[in-house]
Order: sequence, then C-alpha cells, then structure tokens
Amino acid sequence: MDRNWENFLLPYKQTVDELKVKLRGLRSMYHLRKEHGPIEFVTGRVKPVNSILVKSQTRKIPLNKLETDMEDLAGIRIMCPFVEDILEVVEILKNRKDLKVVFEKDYISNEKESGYRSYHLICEYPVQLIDEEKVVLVEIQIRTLAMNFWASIEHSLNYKYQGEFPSHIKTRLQKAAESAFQLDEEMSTIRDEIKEVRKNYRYYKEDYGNR
Ligand code: 0O2
Repeated sequence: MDRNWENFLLPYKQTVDELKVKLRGLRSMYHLRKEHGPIEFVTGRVKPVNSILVKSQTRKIPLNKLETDMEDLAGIRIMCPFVEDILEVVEILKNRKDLKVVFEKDYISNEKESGYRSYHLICEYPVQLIDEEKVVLVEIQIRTLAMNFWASIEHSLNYKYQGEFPSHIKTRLQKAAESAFQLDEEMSTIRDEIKEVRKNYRYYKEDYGNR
C-alpha cells in the first residue's frame, strides 16, 4: 500500500503533543498546591514508521487496519514517584472528560514473563482537525521511575538481541525487574514511616502547644 505516512500520522502527532501539555499541566497544578504529585514526568512519541511496519508484520495487522488494531501509534508515558501513585493517575485519567478509557492492561499485578511492569490504558482521544473531529487511539503507559529504568534498558538491549535473549540473560533481567520492584516497595515503606513520624510530631506539637 502506498501511504502518505506524514498525513496519516498527523492526528497521532497532534494527540501526543496535546496530551503531553495537558498532563504536564496537571503536574504543575499539584506543585502549585504544594501537594504530593503522583506524576514525576511525562513523555510521548508517535510510533516510527519502521516500527509500525515491523509490528504490523509480526502481529499480522494489515496496514488498512492500523487505526483500529494498532493501539500504540500514539503513545504517552507517565512516570510516577511511588507505586501507589500509579492507581491514582489511572483514576485521574478515567475521570477526565477529554478522553475515554476503552481498555486497560495491568502489568503491575500481572507482570509480563520478561519481568515488565507498567499499567496500560488504551484510550480514545478526539482530536480536532481542520474541518473534522477524529477519534484516535492512544496508549498511556503508567509506571514508576524504577519500572521505567528497567523497561528502557531492557528495550534497548532487545534491539541488540532482536527479542530473543539468551536464557541466562533472560533470567538476569527477570531478577533485575524483581529488584526494581523491591526498591519501589522499600521506597513506599520509607515514605509511610516518614509520614507517620511527621504526623506524631504534629500531634506532639499541638498537644504541648495547648498546655
Ligand atoms: P515500542 O517500541 O515501545 O513502541 P498484545 O497483543 O496486547 O499482547 P502489544 O500490542 O505489544 O501486545 O501490547 P503490550 O504487550 O501491552 O505492549 C505494548 C507496549 O508495552 C510495547 O510496545 C512496549 O512499549 C511495552 N512493553 C510490553 N512488554 C514489554 C517488555 O517486555 N519490555 C519492555 N521494555 N517493554 C514492553 P512495542 O510495540 O513493543 O514498542
């Protein structure tokens, strides 16, 4: 099929650009309120044409079905400080009026065999073009910084091995993913303990302040 990729991908680029601005704005709002924000940073990309072609072959997605069957032509990634923040971000996104969650994949509770962890929301997003509105699919991946660290490195190594890691490397990557998850859990525990100490200190001050 002779496709004008620039034209085809334009609504996806617009979607990624708009969502990056909106979600980064959300981060600033928490900052202004001086509240703990569940978003550390946001990135986004339109799937490169060569990756689209490879995925359409490996997943047997015909090129005339890309719009409906390739969910991640537009991709947004939200990185959270703590594991608990992930579900908070999921709720925030589900309550938004400018997108509709149509499908979710919880690779946090059900990590992939590779060790990959992330929460994926497949959403419909209406994008305004010159003379029409087009609803496109966008995949929003939500993960912690540690999950992102693991996934980024594993992904870049994947290119080297073209998806087929030798078994000893596969095992080490699975162990590394587990260590990353333990780190996330430890950071959450530390945070809870600090919160508790601060709460007790506040009560102590209030109590003694009244005497
Ligand atoms: P890229 O280069 O990130 O854009 P499915 O048919 O639903 O099983 P699908 O459509 O691949 O398969 O969906 P899935 O499994 O939810 O994965 C979509 C994306 O999640 C991938 O996009 C990756 O970004 C990420 N991902 C999934 N599994 C892994 C993994 O084991 N390691 C890493 N690093 N990332 C993963 P793409 O298409 O691979 O490409």
